[in-house]
Amino acid sequence: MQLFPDDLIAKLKQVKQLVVLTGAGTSAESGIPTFREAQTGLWAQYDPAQLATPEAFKQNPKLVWDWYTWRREKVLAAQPNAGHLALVAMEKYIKTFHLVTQNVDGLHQRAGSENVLELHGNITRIKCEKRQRFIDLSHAQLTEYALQLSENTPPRCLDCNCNSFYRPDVVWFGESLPYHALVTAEQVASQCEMLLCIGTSSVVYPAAALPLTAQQNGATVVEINYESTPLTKKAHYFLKGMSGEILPALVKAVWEDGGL
Ligand code: BJW
Repeated sequence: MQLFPDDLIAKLKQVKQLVVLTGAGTSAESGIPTFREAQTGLWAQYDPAQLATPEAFKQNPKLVWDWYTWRREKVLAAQPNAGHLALVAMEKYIKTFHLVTQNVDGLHQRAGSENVLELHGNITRIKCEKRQRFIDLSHAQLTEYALQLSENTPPRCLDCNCNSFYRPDVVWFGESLPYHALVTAEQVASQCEMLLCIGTSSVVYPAAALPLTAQQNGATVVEINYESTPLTKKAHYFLKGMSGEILPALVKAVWEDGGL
C-alpha cells in the first residue's frame, strides 16, 4: 500500500486550483517509449534529440518521416494507462484543473481528460510546411491520403498546392511552442495553488520552467518520477515511483478513502 505524507493529503483535499504537467513517463506504462530512453530495433542507432529538429528534416526528410510513422503506429495501438485514468478522476474533484502536457500521443484526451493543453503538438496530425494545413491521421481523412502517403515519403501537400512536404505537427527543438497553449500554461502555472509534475526529465524548456513559475508564485510543487531530475531538489514533495501506480493510489487516498 502506498503511503503519502499526511500534510500533502490535507493540502490536496483543500486545493481549488491545480495544474498537472506531464511528460513521456506518464505514457511509458502504455508501452510508448519515453523520449530519452534507448530507441529499439531499426532506430537503436539514432539519437532522438538529433531527429526531432528542423535541420534533420531538411537534411533527411525520409528518415525523420519514417521515424515518426513508426512512433505514430505505436501511439495509435496504445491504450491509456491507470495514471491517465487517475488524472481524469482528479479533474472531477478539483474546481479549477488544467492538464498541461509535453506528450504528443493524445492519450490524456483518449482517456477522457477535458482540459488539456498540448505544448509540443500531436503526432497523429501532420501539417504542410508552408501554409500549415493540418490533417488528422487518426481519423477517416486518412483514407483519402493513404495512397499518396504510402507512395511518397514524406508526401507533398495536396491541399493548397504549395508542394511543400507534410511533416508531423509537433514542436521540434528551436521551434516556437503553440502560442495559446504556452501563454495559457504560463498563466495557469502562475496562478495555481499546487502543481504536479509527472514523468518528465525536466530538461526541456520552456515546459521545465512551469513548476518554477508556480513555485515562485507560492504554489506547492509535487514531483512524481521513478528517478530524480533537476526539479527534485526544488520540489516540496518527491513521490518516487511509477505514475501508473502512484496516481491511482493518490486519488484513492485523497478523495475516495477519506471523503472530501
Ligand atoms: C517515469 C515513468 C513512469 C519513465 N512513471 N516516471 C532555456 C535553457 C536552455 C535551453 C533552452 C531554453 N529555452 C529554450 C531552449 C532550447 C530548447 C531546450 O529546452 N533545450 C534543452 C534540451 C537544452 N527548447 C526548445 O528549443 C523549445 N523551443 C523554444 O524554446 O523556442 C524558442 C527558443 C528556441 C531556441 C533557443 C531559445 C528559445 C522547443 C522544445 C520542443 C521539444 N520537443 C520534443 C519533441 C516533440 C516531438 C517528438 O516527440 O518527437 O518534445 S523534445 C522531447 O522532450 C519531447 C518531449 O515532450 C520533451 C520532454 O521530454 P520528457 O517528457 O521529459 O521525456 P524524457 O524521455 O526525457 O523523460 C521521461 C521521464 O519520465 C524520465 O525522467 C523518467 O525517469 C520518467 N519516467 N517512466 C514516472 N512509469
